[in-house]
Amino acid sequence: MVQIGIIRNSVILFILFFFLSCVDKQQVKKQITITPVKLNVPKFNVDSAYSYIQKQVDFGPRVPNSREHEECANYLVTTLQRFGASTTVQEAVVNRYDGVNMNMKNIIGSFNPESYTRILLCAHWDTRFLADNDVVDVTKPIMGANDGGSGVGVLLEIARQIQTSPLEIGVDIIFFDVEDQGQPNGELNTNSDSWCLGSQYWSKNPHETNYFADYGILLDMVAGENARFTREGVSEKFASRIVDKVWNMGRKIGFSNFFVDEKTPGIIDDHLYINSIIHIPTINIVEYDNTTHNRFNKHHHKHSDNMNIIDKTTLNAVGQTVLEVLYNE
Ligand code: AHN
Ligand code: ZN
Repeated sequence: MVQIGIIRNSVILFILFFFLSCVDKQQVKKQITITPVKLNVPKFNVDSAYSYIQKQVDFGPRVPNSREHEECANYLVTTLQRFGASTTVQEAVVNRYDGVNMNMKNIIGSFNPESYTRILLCAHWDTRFLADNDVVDVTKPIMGANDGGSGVGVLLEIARQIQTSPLEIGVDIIFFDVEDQGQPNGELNTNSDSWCLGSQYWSKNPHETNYFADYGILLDMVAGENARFTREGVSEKFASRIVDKVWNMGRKIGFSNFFVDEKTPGIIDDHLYINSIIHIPTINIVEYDNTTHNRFNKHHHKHSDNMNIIDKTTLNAVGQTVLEVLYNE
């Protein structure tokens, strides 16, 4: 009798556990299928981005140590704050290739600083002190609407969008200073590390100890008419899966004329130091034009880099693609 009792109880217990384990699995399954929350991707406002470029250009050339540079820095900080970002200004004195000391200001705006998953978006905000590709006024500074203004304009509009459509992931927007004060190409003993002094400094001394981001996207000269953004060599070497992600997204939403599936040589730009010093896989969205003096936009480091060459169709393609990537993470 006792043995039959034990067997009967065991059978009852077994059946009970069997059903419990089924219920458990169903609950887990339900939780898994409910979890994904698809965020609506906001629409990039290209007129807004354009106005942020105009605003920067209205200050005049933003050359380190100038009053225009100082005033533009204040504008960038207050605008990021107005859009709800926590801001940090990283200041240092760095040495230009010819020995001139430059007061550097890297400007950082963070959304969801407590989030573990983070994306870094960056662009340089300074403009070149020389028009060394021009034939007139070579020693005067350029306006830098495209080279300096355009990436910042797109990222300010993205900051404004994040404020109105909050994200769960963290986003850090960094405006690097002293990118464009390097030694002219072709001078004797050309020092390639004389460019990108702001990003070199930040990569060695990030604004937060142990700072890390899952990946980074650099925007440089993103407003040229019919610009072609190719798979640039440094991006491809350090972060080809991010190039895939961004280029596939750009093509998916209708911008295959801009996001071209062509590999082109690597260039020295802020992403090189972010990749090689702080090791955050970072890509560069930068115009490539094989037909020009230096394979960049045809107005590169000339006085013609002004508001007349800012193309809203290109700005929109870049801005909407980056927004799409962010809101699909
Ligand atoms: C070179 O000229 C090799 N690199 C500078 C990249 C750059 C300048 N981007 C904007 N201006
Ligand atoms: Zn430049």
